[in-house]
Amino acid sequence: MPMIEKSIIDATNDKALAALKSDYAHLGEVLARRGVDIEWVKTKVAAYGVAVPSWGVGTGGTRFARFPGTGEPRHIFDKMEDCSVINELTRATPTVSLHIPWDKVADISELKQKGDDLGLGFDAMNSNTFQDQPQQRLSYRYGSLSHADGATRRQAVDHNIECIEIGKQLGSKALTVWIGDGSNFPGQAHFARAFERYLEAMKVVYKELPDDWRIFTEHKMYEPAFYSTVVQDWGSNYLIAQELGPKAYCLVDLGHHAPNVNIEMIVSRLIQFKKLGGFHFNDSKYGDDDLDTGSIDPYRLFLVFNELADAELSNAEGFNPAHMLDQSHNVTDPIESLMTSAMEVCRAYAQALIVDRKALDAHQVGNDALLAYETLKQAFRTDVEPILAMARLEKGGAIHPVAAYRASGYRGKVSDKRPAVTGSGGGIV
Ligand SMILES: [Mn+2]
Repeated sequence: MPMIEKSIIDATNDKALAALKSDYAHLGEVLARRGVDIEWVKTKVAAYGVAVPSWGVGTGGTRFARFPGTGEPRHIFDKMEDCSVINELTRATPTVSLHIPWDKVADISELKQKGDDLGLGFDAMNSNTFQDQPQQRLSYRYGSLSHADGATRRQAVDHNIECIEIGKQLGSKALTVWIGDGSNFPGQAHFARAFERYLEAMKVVYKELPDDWRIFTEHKMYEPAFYSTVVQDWGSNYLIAQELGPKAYCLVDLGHHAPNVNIEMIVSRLIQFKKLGGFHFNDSKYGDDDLDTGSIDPYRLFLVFNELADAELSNAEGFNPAHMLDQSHNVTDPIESLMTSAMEVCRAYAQALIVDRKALDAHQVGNDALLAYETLKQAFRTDVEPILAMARLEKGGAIHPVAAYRASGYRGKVSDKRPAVTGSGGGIV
């Protein structure tokens, strides 16, 4: 049950096909000279997928304002349809990551059926104890899993267990936990006691994980707490994963670090110690701006993927990170942004795959800093778009997803049946 008619995709592809074939053939020659088989790269890119967050298809906002777009999804069933559009055109986003309670439904089997109908699976479940919900008994104003009050901690624990229960029925295999807990004043919180309470609460959640599930903890340096946060950095995150056990892993959100932090090195460390759980991809300029993936610093995204490709190609033990987008769209159509971002992630992956690793290794061992750097740069400079486009085309997607999307008139059509949304319901985690 596709949302975009095949004839529309075919029509836009027909116009671009000759140029793509020519570009692909040329790139194939360039890569062959470097000893890289373009078909090998294309097959890997075609098999790659990044999850779309359900909250991403609604227009985002800041703490100052939100400017809703037209035809915004009203509920998770609308969101699933928007997510399907992204996957139908890019063929790179086969799963959706849900957020509870935003995506809570009365009948979970109905939601599972919707996913099946659209050919979409369910990635990690995301819990929410960073805001209060209507009819919630105890407030998270002063924290959730680390709250000083045991009853409030228990409420947060129960919510996480509920997320696991919902996820089990949908075929999800992971729970992502991010908390807003922290402090705004020096002295407000006892760092060690707060972290201890968090760990104790998380151990209760951990016990409820099915055998084939993983739990991802996501660190964030600041916001909503601006002096300290309980899960501040990758060091704290690693300690959590160590304390909890073998099903616990660290999730790296690219926006949740101090400016200039060497994220790719953090990724390498977590891979080395078998605790890299996954990613929330986005980009940032000043802080946790949640800008579109690859829009500000595509080189950094490439360097992260360079570490991932290195681990994948060397068959690193236990290496199986979950990939998700997590960004906020304030001025663009979220579907267009998410399609573009999914393609940026694929691009970084393809570029990382074509790095001459044998040469890189020789330059590293030989202390040739310049040629080592140049080896990476050569891969990054390579325009791999023909590989991405060919992979999309062969899987039934669009050579130019944004052009096909605009040609379909999807947003206008759904605007007719979806009244304007004024409330929130989309957020950033
Ligand atoms: Mn995130």
